[in-house]
Amino acid sequence: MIELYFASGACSFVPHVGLEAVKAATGEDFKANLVKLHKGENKTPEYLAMNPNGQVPVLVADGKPLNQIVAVCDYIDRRFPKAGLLPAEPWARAQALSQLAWMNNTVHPTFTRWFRTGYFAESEAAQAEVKRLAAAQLRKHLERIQEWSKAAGPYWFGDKVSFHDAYAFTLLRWGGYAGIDPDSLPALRTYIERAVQAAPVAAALARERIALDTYKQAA
Ligand SMILES: N[C@@H](CCC(=O)N[C@@H](CS)C(=O)NCC(=O)O)C(=O)O
Repeated sequence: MIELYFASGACSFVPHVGLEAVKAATGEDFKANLVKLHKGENKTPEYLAMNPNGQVPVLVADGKPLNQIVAVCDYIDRRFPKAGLLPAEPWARAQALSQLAWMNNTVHPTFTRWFRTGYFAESEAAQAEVKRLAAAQLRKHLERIQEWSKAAGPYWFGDKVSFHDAYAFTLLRWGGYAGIDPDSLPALRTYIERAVQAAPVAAALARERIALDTYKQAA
Protein backbone atom coordinates (compact mmCIF):
# COMPACT_ATOMS: atom_id res chain seq x y z
CA MET A 1 0.00 0.00 0.00
CA ILE A 2 1.35 3.41 -1.05
CA GLU A 3 0.32 6.80 0.30
CA LEU A 4 1.48 10.23 -0.82
CA TYR A 5 1.33 13.37 1.28
CA PHE A 6 1.16 16.30 -1.11
CA ALA A 7 0.29 20.01 -1.24
CA SER A 8 -1.43 21.60 -4.20
CA GLY A 9 1.05 23.15 -6.65
CA ALA A 10 4.09 22.08 -4.58
CA CYS A 11 7.04 19.93 -5.63
CA SER A 12 5.08 16.89 -4.45
CA PHE A 13 3.50 17.10 -7.92
CA VAL A 14 6.59 15.20 -9.15
CA PRO A 15 5.92 11.87 -7.34
CA HIS A 16 2.18 12.53 -7.66
CA VAL A 17 2.48 12.26 -11.46
CA GLY A 18 4.74 9.21 -11.05
CA LEU A 19 2.14 7.42 -8.95
CA GLU A 20 -0.60 8.24 -11.48
CA ALA A 21 1.65 6.76 -14.18
CA VAL A 22 2.14 3.63 -12.04
CA LYS A 23 -1.63 3.34 -11.60
CA ALA A 24 -2.16 3.62 -15.37
CA ALA A 25 0.55 1.05 -16.16
CA THR A 26 -0.02 -1.53 -13.39
CA GLY A 27 -3.41 -0.85 -11.76
CA GLU A 28 -1.61 -0.27 -8.40
CA ASP A 29 -3.57 2.53 -6.71
CA PHE A 30 -2.34 4.95 -4.03
CA LYS A 31 -3.91 7.13 -1.36
CA ALA A 32 -3.39 10.86 -1.92
CA ASN A 33 -3.37 12.86 1.34
CA LEU A 34 -3.66 16.64 0.93
CA VAL A 35 -1.45 18.64 3.34
CA LYS A 36 -2.54 22.26 3.85
CA LEU A 37 0.79 24.06 4.27
CA HIS A 38 -0.90 27.43 4.98
CA LYS A 39 -2.66 25.79 7.95
CA GLY A 40 0.62 24.36 9.28
CA GLU A 41 -0.50 20.75 8.77
CA ASN A 42 3.14 19.97 7.87
CA LYS A 43 4.35 21.09 11.31
CA THR A 44 2.22 18.88 13.57
CA PRO A 45 4.06 16.30 15.73
CA GLU A 46 2.46 13.48 13.70
CA TYR A 47 3.69 14.98 10.42
CA LEU A 48 7.17 15.78 11.77
CA ALA A 49 7.48 12.16 12.85
CA MET A 50 7.15 11.22 9.15
CA ASN A 51 9.35 14.07 7.86
CA PRO A 52 11.37 16.07 10.41
CA ASN A 53 11.86 18.76 7.72
CA GLY A 54 8.12 19.48 7.85
CA GLN A 55 7.86 19.36 4.07
CA VAL A 56 5.98 17.64 1.30
CA PRO A 57 6.27 15.18 -0.29
CA VAL A 58 6.24 12.19 2.01
CA LEU A 59 5.74 8.77 0.49
CA VAL A 60 4.49 6.09 2.87
CA ALA A 61 5.28 2.63 1.54
CA ASP A 62 3.76 -0.24 3.51
CA GLY A 63 3.60 1.99 6.60
CA LYS A 64 7.15 3.38 6.33
CA PRO A 65 7.73 7.08 5.48
CA LEU A 66 10.27 8.23 2.91
CA ASN A 67 11.15 11.82 2.04
CA GLN A 68 13.31 13.72 -0.47
CA ILE A 69 12.08 13.73 -4.04
CA VAL A 70 15.10 12.05 -5.62
CA ALA A 71 14.88 9.09 -3.19
CA VAL A 72 11.09 8.92 -3.51
CA CYS A 73 11.25 8.87 -7.33
CA ASP A 74 14.03 6.25 -7.34
CA TYR A 75 11.96 4.06 -5.01
CA ILE A 76 8.75 4.38 -7.07
CA ASP A 77 10.66 3.51 -10.24
CA ARG A 78 12.42 0.49 -8.71
CA ARG A 79 9.25 -0.83 -7.07
CA PHE A 80 7.18 -0.44 -10.24
CA PRO A 81 9.63 -0.89 -13.14
CA LYS A 82 6.74 -1.78 -15.48
CA ALA A 83 5.71 1.90 -15.48
CA GLY A 84 9.03 2.77 -17.20
CA LEU A 85 9.38 6.02 -15.28
CA LEU A 86 13.19 6.17 -15.52
CA PRO A 87 15.59 4.69 -18.07
CA ALA A 88 16.82 1.22 -17.10
CA GLU A 89 20.25 1.33 -18.80
CA PRO A 90 22.76 2.35 -16.07
CA TRP A 91 24.32 5.39 -17.79
CA ALA A 92 21.00 6.77 -19.04
CA ARG A 93 19.52 6.24 -15.57
CA ALA A 94 22.44 8.05 -13.91
CA GLN A 95 21.98 10.99 -16.31
CA ALA A 96 18.26 11.05 -15.53
CA LEU A 97 18.95 11.16 -11.78
CA SER A 98 21.57 13.86 -12.35
CA GLN A 99 18.95 16.06 -14.04
CA LEU A 100 16.38 15.33 -11.34
CA ALA A 101 18.90 16.10 -8.58
CA TRP A 102 19.82 19.43 -10.23
CA MET A 103 16.18 20.47 -10.48
CA ASN A 104 15.75 19.53 -6.81
CA ASN A 105 18.99 20.88 -5.32
CA THR A 106 19.63 23.96 -7.49
CA VAL A 107 16.53 25.24 -9.31
CA HIS A 108 14.15 24.50 -6.46
CA PRO A 109 16.22 26.33 -3.76
CA THR A 110 16.55 29.32 -6.13
CA PHE A 111 12.75 29.48 -6.03
CA THR A 112 12.94 29.35 -2.23
CA ARG A 113 14.92 32.62 -2.42
CA TRP A 114 12.03 34.10 -4.42
CA PHE A 115 9.15 32.68 -2.37
CA ARG A 116 10.67 32.97 1.12
CA THR A 117 12.94 35.98 0.71
CA GLY A 118 12.67 36.80 4.42
CA TYR A 119 14.90 33.79 5.18
CA PHE A 120 17.76 35.42 3.25
CA ALA A 121 17.60 39.17 3.91
CA GLU A 122 15.93 41.52 6.36
CA SER A 123 15.69 45.02 4.94
CA GLU A 124 13.29 45.83 2.13
CA ALA A 125 16.16 46.87 -0.14
CA ALA A 126 18.15 43.68 0.55
CA GLN A 127 15.06 41.54 -0.05
CA ALA A 128 14.40 43.30 -3.37
CA GLU A 129 17.99 42.54 -4.37
CA VAL A 130 17.72 38.86 -3.38
CA LYS A 131 14.51 38.60 -5.44
CA ARG A 132 16.02 40.33 -8.48
CA LEU A 133 19.08 38.06 -8.47
CA ALA A 134 16.96 34.95 -7.88
CA ALA A 135 14.68 35.85 -10.82
CA ALA A 136 17.69 36.31 -13.11
CA GLN A 137 19.09 32.91 -12.08
CA LEU A 138 15.69 31.28 -12.48
CA ARG A 139 15.49 32.47 -16.07
CA LYS A 140 18.88 30.88 -16.80
CA HIS A 141 17.79 27.64 -15.11
CA LEU A 142 14.55 27.53 -17.11
CA GLU A 143 16.52 28.19 -20.30
CA ARG A 144 18.63 25.11 -19.55
CA ILE A 145 15.48 23.04 -18.96
CA GLN A 146 14.15 24.40 -22.25
CA GLU A 147 17.30 23.18 -24.04
CA TRP A 148 16.89 19.72 -22.51
CA SER A 149 13.19 19.67 -23.37
CA LYS A 150 14.00 20.04 -27.08
CA ALA A 151 14.96 16.34 -27.07
CA ALA A 152 11.55 15.36 -25.66
CA GLY A 153 9.37 13.32 -27.94
CA PRO A 154 6.65 13.57 -26.95
CA TYR A 155 7.67 13.40 -23.26
CA TRP A 156 11.04 13.80 -21.52
CA PHE A 157 12.07 10.16 -22.03
CA GLY A 158 10.01 9.32 -25.10
CA ASP A 159 6.54 7.91 -25.08
CA LYS A 160 6.16 7.41 -21.31
CA VAL A 161 5.54 10.23 -18.88
CA SER A 162 8.15 10.66 -16.16
CA PHE A 163 9.01 12.65 -13.07
CA HIS A 164 10.99 15.07 -15.22
CA ASP A 165 7.89 16.14 -17.15
CA ALA A 166 6.22 16.90 -13.83
CA TYR A 167 9.22 18.82 -12.44
CA ALA A 168 9.59 20.85 -15.67
CA PHE A 169 5.90 21.77 -15.44
CA THR A 170 6.20 22.71 -11.76
CA LEU A 171 9.26 24.92 -12.29
CA LEU A 172 7.77 26.69 -15.32
CA ARG A 173 4.54 27.23 -13.38
CA TRP A 174 6.42 28.68 -10.39
CA GLY A 175 8.37 30.88 -12.81
CA GLY A 176 5.11 32.70 -13.51
CA TYR A 177 5.04 33.89 -9.89
CA ALA A 178 8.61 35.19 -10.32
CA GLY A 179 7.53 37.26 -13.35
CA ILE A 180 8.80 34.83 -16.00
CA ASP A 181 6.31 34.72 -18.85
CA PRO A 182 6.06 31.13 -20.21
CA ASP A 183 5.61 32.69 -23.66
CA SER A 184 9.23 33.91 -23.39
CA LEU A 185 10.32 30.23 -23.34
CA PRO A 186 8.29 29.06 -26.36
CA ALA A 187 9.91 25.64 -26.87
CA LEU A 188 9.50 24.80 -23.19
CA ARG A 189 5.91 26.01 -23.20
CA THR A 190 5.03 23.95 -26.29
CA TYR A 191 6.52 20.82 -24.72
CA ILE A 192 4.74 21.42 -21.40
CA GLU A 193 1.42 21.97 -23.16
CA ARG A 194 1.93 18.57 -24.77
CA ALA A 195 2.97 16.92 -21.48
CA VAL A 196 -0.10 18.15 -19.58
CA GLN A 197 -2.29 16.24 -22.05
CA ALA A 198 -0.85 12.91 -20.88
CA ALA A 199 -3.45 11.09 -18.78
CA PRO A 200 -1.28 10.69 -15.61
CA VAL A 201 -0.33 14.39 -15.66
CA ALA A 202 -3.93 15.45 -16.34
CA ALA A 203 -5.15 13.30 -13.42
CA ALA A 204 -2.65 14.86 -10.98
CA LEU A 205 -3.44 18.38 -12.25
CA ALA A 206 -7.16 17.77 -11.72
CA ARG A 207 -6.63 16.47 -8.15
CA GLU A 208 -4.41 19.47 -7.30
CA ARG A 209 -6.64 21.92 -9.24
CA ILE A 210 -3.69 23.69 -10.84
CA ALA A 211 -2.75 24.84 -14.35
CA LEU A 212 -0.04 26.84 -16.12
CA ASP A 213 -1.73 30.15 -15.27
CA THR A 214 0.48 31.70 -12.60
CA TYR A 215 2.05 34.40 -14.79
CA LYS A 216 -1.37 35.97 -15.36
CA GLN A 217 -2.27 35.54 -11.66
CA ALA A 218 0.94 37.32 -10.59
CA ALA A 219 0.52 40.22 -13.08
N1 LIG B 1 14.45 18.70 -0.89
C1 LIG B 1 13.08 18.52 -0.49
C2 LIG B 1 12.30 19.79 -0.86
C3 LIG B 1 10.88 19.74 -0.34
C4 LIG B 1 10.25 21.12 -0.31
O1 LIG B 1 10.91 22.16 -0.48
N2 LIG B 1 8.91 21.11 -0.09
C5 LIG B 1 8.20 22.37 0.03
C6 LIG B 1 7.06 22.47 -1.00
S1 LIG B 1 7.66 22.57 -2.65
C7 LIG B 1 7.53 22.44 1.40
O2 LIG B 1 6.99 21.47 1.89
N3 LIG B 1 7.59 23.62 2.02
C8 LIG B 1 6.96 23.88 3.28
C9 LIG B 1 7.96 24.28 4.32
O3 LIG B 1 9.17 24.16 4.11
O4 LIG B 1 7.48 24.75 5.38
C10 LIG B 1 12.51 17.29 -1.21
O5 LIG B 1 13.07 16.89 -2.22
O6 LIG B 1 11.54 16.70 -0.71
